[in-house]
Amino acid sequence: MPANLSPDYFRAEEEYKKAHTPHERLKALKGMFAAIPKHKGTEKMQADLKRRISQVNEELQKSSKKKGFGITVDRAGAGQVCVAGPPNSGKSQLTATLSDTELEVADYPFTTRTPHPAMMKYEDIQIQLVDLPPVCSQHMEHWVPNILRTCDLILLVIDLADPAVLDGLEDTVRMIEDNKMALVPHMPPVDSWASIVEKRGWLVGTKTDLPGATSNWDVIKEIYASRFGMSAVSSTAGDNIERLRYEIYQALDILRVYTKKPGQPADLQQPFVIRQGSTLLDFARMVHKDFAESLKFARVWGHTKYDGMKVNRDYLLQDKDVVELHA
Ligand SMILES: Nc1nc2c(ncn2[C@@H]2O[C@H](COP(=O)(O)OP(=O)(O)O)[C@@H](O)[C@H]2O)c(=O)[nH]1
Ligand SMILES: [Mg+2]
Repeated sequence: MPANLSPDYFRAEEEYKKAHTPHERLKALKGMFAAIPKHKGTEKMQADLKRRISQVNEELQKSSKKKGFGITVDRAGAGQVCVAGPPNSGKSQLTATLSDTELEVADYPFTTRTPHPAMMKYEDIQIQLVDLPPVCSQHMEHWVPNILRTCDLILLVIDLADPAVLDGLEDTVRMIEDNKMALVPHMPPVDSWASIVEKRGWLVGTKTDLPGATSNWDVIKEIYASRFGMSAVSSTAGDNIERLRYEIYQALDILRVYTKKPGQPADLQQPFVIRQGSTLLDFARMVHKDFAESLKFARVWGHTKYDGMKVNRDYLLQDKDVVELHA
């Protein structure tokens, strides 16, 4: 045993010895793994711990198959975006970086065992991200497809530094499509009753800070550019992260509308969020059902020809319009 193990390591090892449940054992093993110095001399130990962590994970997976029925995530914010992909592709790190929160990130597969929602701020709205366990043929939690089927957008997260990145992506796409979903490059129509659910996919290549990422990205672009919108980022270095926030917002096909009362300034605190292509009437319905019935016209500040222009029920709303409803 290497002599340079820290007190943290021994504490975690003590915890491991006292652990009663698989969850406790997993927590202790992770603590031990985190506490060993990462260098050549401890490679064997690292590998051994990774193996033991995988074993406990498998054990937990088997028991969660029996119990974890019907796991869902309550929607929050302006849209729900699932973060899906092969193991270790950087899903949790990306979710954490985009949402400015801390999540469980580790360099062994199958770390994430339950859905982890986190809110991402984009300008003045919040978008819900849901970090998921891997979507791959090797193993997938049985409740994952259900969550994917009900979200608004799927981020397909792949590790551009992984030589097997293409296989991983193909595998994830196949798993999604085998579960009665079709990944499409645009927002599907709203009330569709088809048995195959169309979902917009957005491809995110991560770890652009690592060697090999650029050439892999070129290959992926060549093959997938017609199927998905895509971005390459580094979650750890922060490259292209701000741009991705904007792209996620855009990909959701939503827009913001602010209200104002006659003679008063606009309420810029909290915008209403509505789907692109919505009319003034759709908006009035959203604000209050009575409004929709009695709506006569509205005045709009924003993308109209001039400020405070009078518009009718069929006016197509634009992002950041300020609307004064007249009933
Ligand atoms: N260099 C680098 N490492 C990353 C990046 N994103 C994630 N990682 C590392 O990749 C490993 C797996 O990340 P994680 O988010 O847990 O993957 P997940 O299994 O897909 O959730 C961790 O060691 C992360 O620190 C990145 O952009 N650059
Ligand atoms: Mg994860």
